[in-house]
Amino acid sequence: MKLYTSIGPNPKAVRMFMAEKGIDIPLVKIDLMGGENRREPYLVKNPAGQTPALELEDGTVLAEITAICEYLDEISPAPSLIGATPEERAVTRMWVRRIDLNIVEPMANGFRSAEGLAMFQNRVRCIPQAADDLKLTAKEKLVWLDGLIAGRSYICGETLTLADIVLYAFLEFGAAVGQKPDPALANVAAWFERMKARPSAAA
Ligand SMILES: N[C@@H](CCC(=O)N[C@@H](CS)C(=O)NCC(=O)O)C(=O)O
Repeated sequence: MKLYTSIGPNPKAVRMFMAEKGIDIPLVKIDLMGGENRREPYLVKNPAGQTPALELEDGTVLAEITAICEYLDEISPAPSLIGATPEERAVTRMWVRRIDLNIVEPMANGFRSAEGLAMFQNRVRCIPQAADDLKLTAKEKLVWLDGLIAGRSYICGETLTLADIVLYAFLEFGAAVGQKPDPALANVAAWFERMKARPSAAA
């Protein structure tokens, strides 16, 4: 297996997930700034033109953080970062979906339509007139999340899961591109420091 990786929060999430699980496979760096991901031969591997992508021994290529991480979790179960029971897995998937739809997507689209416009306008549909509202959507949902994680060590409870890793990679990215979380969100701030202290955060 090998992982196609690059700068950016999506491949970072997969690298962090692998570090937590002790999975060590070859990394192939793709030049995102130079557009290597948007032309052949990479486009043949991942027609979505994005990183990360995981190439299996039989040539199958998996893209999308959740598909890649769920696959890695299944082939290398301990410690599971998805869940050991149907109930735990459902809770993790619920939170990953909420974080993806409510925080990751609006944050990333807000960036692509504003600070990232020069890089993305010829790659994907950007909506500059929606940038401020997209960023506000992510910000408001983080306030919502802050209330819900009160008293918990991690997003789903007391165990680290994929939901924490995805959110961490994106809050770290957001802070670097002008979407820093409000420091008044005490639960999110404490959770972020806990995540940052994990050795996998350097992945
Ligand atoms: N939904 C995808 C998103 C992948 C994505 O947006 N990757 C970014 C890197 S962080 C990318 O390839 N951007 C460059 C581009 O779209 O040209 C996932 O879960 O992996």
